[in-house]
Formats: sequence, structure tokens, C-alpha cells
Amino acid sequence: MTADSRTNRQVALITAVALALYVLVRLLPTGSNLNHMDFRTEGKGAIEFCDPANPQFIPVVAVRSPVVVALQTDREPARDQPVKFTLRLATASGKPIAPADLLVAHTRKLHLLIVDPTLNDYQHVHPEPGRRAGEWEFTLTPQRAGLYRVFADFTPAATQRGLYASVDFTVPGAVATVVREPNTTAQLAGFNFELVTPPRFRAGKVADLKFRIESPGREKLPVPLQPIMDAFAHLVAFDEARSGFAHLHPNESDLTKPPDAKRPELTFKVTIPAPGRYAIWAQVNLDGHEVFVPFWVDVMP
Ligand SMILES: [Cu+2]
Repeated sequence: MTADSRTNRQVALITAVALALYVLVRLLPTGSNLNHMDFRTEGKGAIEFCDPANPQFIPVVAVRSPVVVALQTDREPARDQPVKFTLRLATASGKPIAPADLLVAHTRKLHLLIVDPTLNDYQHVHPEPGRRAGEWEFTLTPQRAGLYRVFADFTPAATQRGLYASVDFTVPGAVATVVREPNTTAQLAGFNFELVTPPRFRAGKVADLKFRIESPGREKLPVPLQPIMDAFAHLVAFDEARSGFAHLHPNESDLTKPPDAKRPELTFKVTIPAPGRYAIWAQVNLDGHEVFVPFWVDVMP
């Protein structure tokens, strides 16, 4: 045997072993009994998957979701009272969607973005698996009255792509009319927050946003900004009709490189398809405390 043919045989052997390992790994069960067909929607209006590189507004309510969400409460929801919810997550054909069927995304398997009709009470909740498969439990204290909307954000192991669904519940009482003017600054938790939007924020165009935090006063103290759910900040935009949401993460995604401590600034990209007024809620972690900051932004035609 020549040296050449020996090398060829070794290369062939290594390739065969690598191929066999690849096939083996692909055949290993994911732990989920669901497959991609369980998350398929037929015909027009199927939900669009989100491209994390270019976050879009996701029209959750208008499109047909391949999953069904239902809510149950331990008693009638009431303003300023903690309510225990059981959320049931199932495929369109009724198969329960349990923890094994979902991948961890941003440190959690299931994110709920919950907002009241005036967009003034936004809460981000992570339910825990309940007693039965497909049941997820969480506690929420609604701060307002009216028809609350719950957007569920999760990633089935079978499709490995973000999927969305929504469900509503009512908090009895009169819905306060709140007229909000565009507002891109806020003072909260002892800090000043600012959302810098393009001078002409237009629908259908990619927009660059900047989010800044600083201490008040002339002497700038360090901002104790820490990562939360694998990001230095999360921005969630809702339209007034709550037809869906956009969930944005900073371009500065490397958590080992924190932004400037005295004036942290994070940049975001978003495309909002329709003009109108939007609430953009920022969620950050300041020294271990979760802070939610609302901004109000007009998007032009
Ligand atoms: Cu997020």
C-alpha cells in the first residue's frame, strides 16, 4: 500500500465517522412529542416567523396561530389584587404544549407580554409549568381595568423558530381614558431615561432607536445596569389597537462588553409596518431591580 492510498483511506474513514455521528445526533429525540406539522397553519394569514436580525412588528391577533391559548383564574380578576392564572397551551389539534416541547429563548421557555387597553400597565411574566401537561401557572396583579391582552412568545423545539399567540381576560371596572402625547423621556427609579427616535419615524422603513440612561444632576454617577434575560435592555412596542407587538433587543448583544457605565446607550433596529401611536416599554435591570419605562412614539405614514 502506498502512503497516498493510506492517507485516502484515513480521510474516508474520518469522514464516515463524522457522518455517522451527525446522523446519530439528528436522530436523538428532542424530548418533544410534537413535530413541525403540529405547528403548521394552512392557507393565507399564517403567522409570520420573526427574523431576529431585523425585528418586525408581529401582527399576532390578525393572523391565525397554529396554537391555542386559554386562560383560567382562581377567582374573578380585580384591580390591584394578585390573581392566579392557569394558561393552557395546545396545538390546533389539541395536543398539550409542555416544557419539553419548548426551547429556552432569552433564558425562559415561555414569555407572556401582558398589557391593559390603555397600554399603561405592561407586565412581562414567565409562567411555571403546572400540574398537567400544557398547563402553565403565573400570578399577576392588574393595575387597571378593562380587557387585558396576553401575548405569548415561545419557540417550539420542533420548529426552532419563535411563535406567538394571544388571549384576553377582563378586569371589571371602568376603563380610564388616557390621552398620551408623544413622550421620549422619563424619570423613574432615580434615573433619567431617553428613547431617541429618528426625526421622521416612518412606517415600513427600518428605524434606528437609541436608548439612554443617566443619573440626574450635573455629576454623572454610574448607572448599575445589569443584563436581564440575556440582554442589557428589552424594548416592547404595542400599537393602540394591540394588534400585536415588536420585541427588540440591543445591537450590543455581547454581555461581556457592558455599555459605558456613566451614560449607557444601547441601539436598536425596528420596522413598524403601520402608522399610528405606539407605546414602547423598556425593561431593564438596575442593580437587581426590574424597571419598566414607558415611552410614547408617533409613527408617520
Ligand atoms: Cu426581550
